Amino acid sequence: DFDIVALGEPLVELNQTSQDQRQYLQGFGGDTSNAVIAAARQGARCAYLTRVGDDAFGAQFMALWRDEGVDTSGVEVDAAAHTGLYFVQHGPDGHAFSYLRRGSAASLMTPASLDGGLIERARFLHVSGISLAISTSACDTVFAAIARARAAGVQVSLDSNLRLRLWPLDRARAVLREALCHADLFLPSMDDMQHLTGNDDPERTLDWIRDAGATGVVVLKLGKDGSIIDDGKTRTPVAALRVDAVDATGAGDCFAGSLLARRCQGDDWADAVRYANVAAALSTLGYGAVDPLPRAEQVLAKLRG
Ligand code: KDG
Repeated sequence: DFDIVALGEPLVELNQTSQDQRQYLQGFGGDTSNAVIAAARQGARCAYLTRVGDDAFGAQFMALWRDEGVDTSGVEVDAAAHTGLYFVQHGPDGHAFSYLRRGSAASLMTPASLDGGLIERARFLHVSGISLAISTSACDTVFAAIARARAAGVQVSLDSNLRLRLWPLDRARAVLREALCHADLFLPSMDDMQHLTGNDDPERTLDWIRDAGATGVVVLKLGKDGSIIDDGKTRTPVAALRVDAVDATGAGDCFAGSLLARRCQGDDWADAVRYANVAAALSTLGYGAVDPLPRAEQVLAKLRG
């Protein structure tokens, strides 16, 4: 059985490590894949559901997940489609992504891709706004996964991960509103919510989320200002760890995966969020979404220090 089964699209990453040279470091990304690898590095038993191309990048991902101890029995290989790719560019305002992913294998997933029965064997299903955005069949697949999870008593975790390159704001708002009603844990970032609601006040944002129908726990991520846990009764702020970030790509995914892993290990929400804040901060100290993801020993050492 699994602690966490995640569903979404892995993307090969080409990360610009220096602004004046045309040098890109190849790594790995894809928000839910990042999250599940982060969770595995914290000791969680994980599986990933996706579809990759029958190409060198798909094979690299299969090897990566196996090396990280992430179960790949639910990964489909599509001979007629490619594994997606993205570029990370760094500038004065932080990082930006460009995608080469249209028609990718993962975007061709259908609800039948879930028939292996992995979701039913998990404690948490983890999905995201990106999993919902990449295509209508992927969107259907996410809602089918959520329905399967709920029918089996598996908790649903949803990260907002709004990417406006992938879908129009109105559709994003409508679909995320629908999805968040079915989430036991909703993980929005303040940046995403500002786009979705037009306001930049955390308290009013949490009110909006409750009015939209959220009944589970909501953890609103405020970047370097930490996060707020709203369990439906009380709202608890948790401070972040300040670090000199090199590349924040994947920090939110590290937060999600670490939080779920620690919940599965018995932490209460405040302890799990405190842990996840530290893990996410550590993940920004190197380039790439996956390579700098910390392991449990590093996070625990930082928490003790
Ligand atoms: O959260 C980081 C991800 O956004 C990155 O790894 C690429 O999955 C990705 C996406 O679709 O933006």
